Amino acid sequence: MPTLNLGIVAHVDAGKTTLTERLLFETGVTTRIGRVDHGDTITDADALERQRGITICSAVVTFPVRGIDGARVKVNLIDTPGHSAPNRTPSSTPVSTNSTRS
Ligand SMILES: Nc1nc2c(ncn2[C@@H]2O[C@H](COP(=O)(O)OP(=O)(O)OP(=O)(O)O)[C@@H](O)[C@H]2O)c(=O)[nH]1
Ligand SMILES: [Mg+2]
Repeated sequence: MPTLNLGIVAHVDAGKTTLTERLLFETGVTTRIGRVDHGDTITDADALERQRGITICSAVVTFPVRGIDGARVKVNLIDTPGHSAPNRTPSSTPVSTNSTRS
């Protein structure tokens, strides 16, 4: 299966994590849309991220899409932090999703 590797890079609070959450839902990986303000998004999985409602560490998610020829394409997407946080180590492993909603 062809693979497309993407990263979302934008300024603080641009909506990178919100967009990532929406893409996971629209492609069938998740069945509900988490919100950063509720501390329940897939890519802001670290306790401090959830507490503060910001992204501190980059996280990778995977979802399928259909190309214009109908072929399945695997997308790896990196949700990056807008804030600068040098030397920060996550207390949880970045999330990688690859299941699909039936
Ligand atoms: N009105 C509106 N608010 C949005 C939209 N996208 C995100 N937000 C809000 O903007 C704030 C920041 O959203 P995030 O998705 O955390 O933005 P981010 O770019 O991932 O932020 P950092 O990773 O911390 O830099 C949250 O309060 C969101 O609810 C949008 O399209 N419209
Ligand atoms: Mg974010």
